[in-house]
Amino acid sequence: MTETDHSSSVFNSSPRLSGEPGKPRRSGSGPGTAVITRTKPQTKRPSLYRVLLLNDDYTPMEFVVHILERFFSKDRDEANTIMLHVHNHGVGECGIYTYEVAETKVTQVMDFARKHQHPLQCVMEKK
Ligand code: TYC
Repeated sequence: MTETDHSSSVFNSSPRLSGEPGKPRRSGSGPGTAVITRTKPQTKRPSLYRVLLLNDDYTPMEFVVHILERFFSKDRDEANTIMLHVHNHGVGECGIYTYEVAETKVTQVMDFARKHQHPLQCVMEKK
């Protein structure tokens, strides 16, 4: 433990009320008083999640396009392209979000599809 070592640590194993016999007591900084210091910035980039639409045989194409416009802010052309990709390949990406945003999108899509009695499935997966 040196002055340049900023790792988290606290000195002060056994504070004495009257100090070491024969030695003056010290107050303020120095042994007996320590400040916990962080060395590196504690920020970490959040994990990201893909939100995916799954194909089925019953949900109308126009409904899927509407979902992509309404919940994923796609323009009409982009929404059409993604919908057709899902239709042709079975699965497709709607967007990439942090966990809670992705979870919210999935819930919004599933609730909306259910409300309109379509079997459309929306899922999220960690990138
Ligand atoms: N396959 C559907 C149809 O032919 C269209 C569709 C596209 C459904 C994408 C779901 O995620 C989907 N009506």
